[in-house]
Amino acid sequence: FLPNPKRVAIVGCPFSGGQPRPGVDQGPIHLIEAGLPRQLEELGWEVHFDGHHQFEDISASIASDPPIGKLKNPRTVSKVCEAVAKVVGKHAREGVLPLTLGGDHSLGMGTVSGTLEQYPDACVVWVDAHADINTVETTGSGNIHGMPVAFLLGLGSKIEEYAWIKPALKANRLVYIGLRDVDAGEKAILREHNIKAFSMHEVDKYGIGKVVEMALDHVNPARQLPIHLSFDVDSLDPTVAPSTGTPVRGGLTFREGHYICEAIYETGCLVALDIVEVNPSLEDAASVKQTVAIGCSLARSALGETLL
Ligand code: 4U7
Ligand code: MN
Ligand code: MN
Ligand code: MN
Repeated sequence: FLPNPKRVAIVGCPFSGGQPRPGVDQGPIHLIEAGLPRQLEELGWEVHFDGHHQFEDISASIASDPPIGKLKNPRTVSKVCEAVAKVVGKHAREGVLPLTLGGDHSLGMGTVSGTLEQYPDACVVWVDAHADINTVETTGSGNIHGMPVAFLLGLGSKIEEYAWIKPALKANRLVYIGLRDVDAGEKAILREHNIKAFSMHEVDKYGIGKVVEMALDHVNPARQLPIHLSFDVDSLDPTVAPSTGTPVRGGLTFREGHYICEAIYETGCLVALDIVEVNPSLEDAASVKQTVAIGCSLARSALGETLL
């Protein structure tokens, strides 16, 4: 599935409305300024980037967007994600690999929707400390970045504002790696729908090589289905990627995170990539630099950078 010639379109999404901490909207700007486009060119990719995605006035939208049930900024998140789905879908259709830079992980409902439009049988590898599968009923925080997977699977009661999402993702085409902070309601959903998840416990037990192999055996046994990789940097240990909004200790090492990206590139099945939840306004300057650099190196690994 990898485009030939190798063409990647960077979709910068300066958006933070899926969660309460300011600054995550600056993530994509920092990743670009750190030189990501040139780094990908050096790997032999033709890089399309013509500025960050311009959403309609987000602050105005958020100012007149009262909660629906518990959900915060529900109309704004929906509008932004619908726009992202269109852009990602268009790139995929044109045979260009969309690399979405977040921004918070609510964007995942847009990116995966866009991928599934072009590749209905794609599988999703969701690398995260969290399962992001709260429904309208189970969410405690009302932060939609903890809910995109539920929307993609069509779980929970329907909200008119989200009617554009065709719940196109099947539970058996989804796999998680890195989980360690899963809400009780989310655990019940994972169990009920038999969703495969490799938590940090399994990473410790089997090692990352075996975990990635088992994860792919589950969602993509013949390694012939397209893969969407959605990488939340909070899957990494906070000592590795400190500048993120919901850090949880006991995460992936630097190498484990990169190994996941390298192994997925090696399948030749990658069709879309998200790097999300880099928040350059959290922690000190050195931590920001480190987290931004890791966002870039994860993207490079997923797009074919090798150690030798
Ligand atoms: B992220 C949480 F309660 N589950 O729903 C929630 F712990 O995209 C966290 O993975 C969600 O960063 C984290 O608010 C969302 C919480
Ligand atoms: Mn997430
Ligand atoms: Mn997370
Ligand atoms: Mn987070």
